[in-house]
Amino acid sequence: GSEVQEIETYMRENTTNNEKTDLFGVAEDRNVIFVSVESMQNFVLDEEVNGKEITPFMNDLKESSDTIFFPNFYHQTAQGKTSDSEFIVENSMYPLPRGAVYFTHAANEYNSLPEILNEEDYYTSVYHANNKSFWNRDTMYANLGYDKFFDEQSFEENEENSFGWGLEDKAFFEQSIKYLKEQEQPFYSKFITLTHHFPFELPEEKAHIDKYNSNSKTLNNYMPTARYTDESLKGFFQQLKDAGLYEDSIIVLMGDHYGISDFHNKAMSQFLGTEIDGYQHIQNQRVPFMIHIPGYEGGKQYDKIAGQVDVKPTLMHLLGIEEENDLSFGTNLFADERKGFIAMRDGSFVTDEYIYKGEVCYDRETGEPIETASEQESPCLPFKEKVDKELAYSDSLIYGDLLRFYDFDEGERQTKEEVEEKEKKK
Ligand code: GP9
Ligand code: MN
Repeated sequence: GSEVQEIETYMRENTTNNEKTDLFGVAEDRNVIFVSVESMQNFVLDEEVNGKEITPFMNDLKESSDTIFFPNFYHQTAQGKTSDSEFIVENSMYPLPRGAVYFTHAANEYNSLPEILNEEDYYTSVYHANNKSFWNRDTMYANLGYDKFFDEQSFEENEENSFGWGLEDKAFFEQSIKYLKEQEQPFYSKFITLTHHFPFELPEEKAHIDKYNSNSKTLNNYMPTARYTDESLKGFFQQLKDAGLYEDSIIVLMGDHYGISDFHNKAMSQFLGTEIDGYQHIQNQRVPFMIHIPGYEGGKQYDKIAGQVDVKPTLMHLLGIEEENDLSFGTNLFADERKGFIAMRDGSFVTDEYIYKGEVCYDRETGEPIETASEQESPCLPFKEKVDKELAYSDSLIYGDLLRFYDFDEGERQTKEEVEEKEKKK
């Protein structure tokens, strides 16, 4: 009991924020089309290979007057990869330090985004053309309250439209539209792309741009599949317009996690024109995050630091959903008062002024290490203590399934006896 109380108090005072801004409800009653873009990292944005843009569609989209773009948005995933990014977005909690919470704690009590949206009369679904049990999704999705999972059985694969991991993204989006049109509105639908996935294979005739030229086959291949997925997104936007779904929806694009690991640092430093030290490693963990609101006209770039834990409260804010009893480790990104750090799962972090990685505290603006006489004097230290505490709290909630002691409707803690009573009734 007292541990739940301690964590709840911490979250109330430090992380959860119910402040209302001008953006509260700007997307009220709209459908939400959330695209989890496989392995997409920011370093390809506004870049070219042999004179051709790698992501022309996203480059334009982020500049649109209907788009809110966060260039300093970091993924926070660990071993659970895509499933970790899903978990973070759905719950505004951290994934686990080891293993995938989608496998290890799929029966826990959560106060997930789909559950909250269901209560607001949203229809909720996921589209992903892979085996339904991959990452234990079928089990976890049911627990998180999704109404429907359109897995690979909902799609038609043939020799023309599939390679590598399976159905190609262009066909995936095309074939999804017929289901999307039938859904009751408003809906929240998550799309998880697949083509731009390690080892980034693509039949030559499907490539729009050249491969990169370096000692890393992975990085070389990464460019044409990034462009392929970018083209598939362009197609999807057009299909949404043709289906009459565009105007009444908001479309969110988010990179799920890195696609290029540290094994490719030599090639990456060639591409970026800079050494990959701890600082640059963290900067490379930035993934696209853009919220496109057709007709909004207030679009702009927000440079503030942001992370996947912030997505749930941010979307709820835009949709105008008040959930004063919710608990989150992330904050609505438009709020003035936010805690001052973005924590990575391994304990590294980003603040307005610093980046901490591998026990080195870097100046965020210059990228230079900050030397101090002792570790105790490092300006990163006070943040480090907060980050470690917050990650430990999130882990405790998951390992102990502690949210079952919390009544989100009433905003009250429940005793063990009350919880047992409730579980018996199920
Ligand atoms: C698999 C897809 C990719 O269904 O989501 O998973 P990943 O390897 O990126 O976690
Ligand atoms: Mn992934």
